[in-house]
Amino acid sequence: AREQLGDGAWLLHGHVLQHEAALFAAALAVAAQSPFRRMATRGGGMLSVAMTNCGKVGWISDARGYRYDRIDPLTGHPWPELPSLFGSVAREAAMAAGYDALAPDACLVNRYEPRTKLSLHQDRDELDLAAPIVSVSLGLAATFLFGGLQRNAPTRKVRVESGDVVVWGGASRLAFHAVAPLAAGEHRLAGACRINLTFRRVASPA
Ligand code: MD3
Ligand code: FE
Repeated sequence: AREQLGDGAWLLHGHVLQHEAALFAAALAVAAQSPFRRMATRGGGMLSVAMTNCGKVGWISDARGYRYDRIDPLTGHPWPELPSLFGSVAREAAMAAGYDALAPDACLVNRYEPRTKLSLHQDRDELDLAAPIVSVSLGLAATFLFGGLQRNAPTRKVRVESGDVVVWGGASRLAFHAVAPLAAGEHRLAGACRINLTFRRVASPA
């Protein structure tokens, strides 16, 4: 079932349930090469969510701010290649939401443990703002807070479960959003954690 969350934003319930175990295993394989780590922020704080990346470029944050880089600063090597299953899932999910096929050059892998969260923000470090972002949830369920184009706009709560996909583009591409603190629990595949994959097109088209 395809649920419209806003102008250009779609929730595809259970869309990748069939690939849940393979996606989870591929995320762990990425983390075996480029480990999950908590990143610093410009303000001197630390993100509570642990992150890694795969693909041509990866999203990083440190005392200098946010950016995409081809090199993992923790390993000093390029990020792991995008697993082929990730590429096909991103391409197909974008199309299922009514967009052109997405050819992601970045995949940010977020690992949430109980009580960790992502504060309200916009995703605007990508040069290609025409491409949608595809988000795949695995493991424990979470609550997304989906706001508007202004930071102070009201937010709507959206519950996402393992195997759900959210695609946001168009008028929602720059919407403010957050992830509420993860509730404790136990997932048969992921244990006490949630993994989120976000597939992005960072480089400008051609
Ligand atoms: C915006 N990650 O890494 S996208 C991020 O669960 C990030 O880890 C989220 O935000 C996570 O930058 C997944 C959250 C999201 C969901 C629905 C939206 C953002 C949205 C709908 C419209 C606009
Ligand atoms: Fe985001």
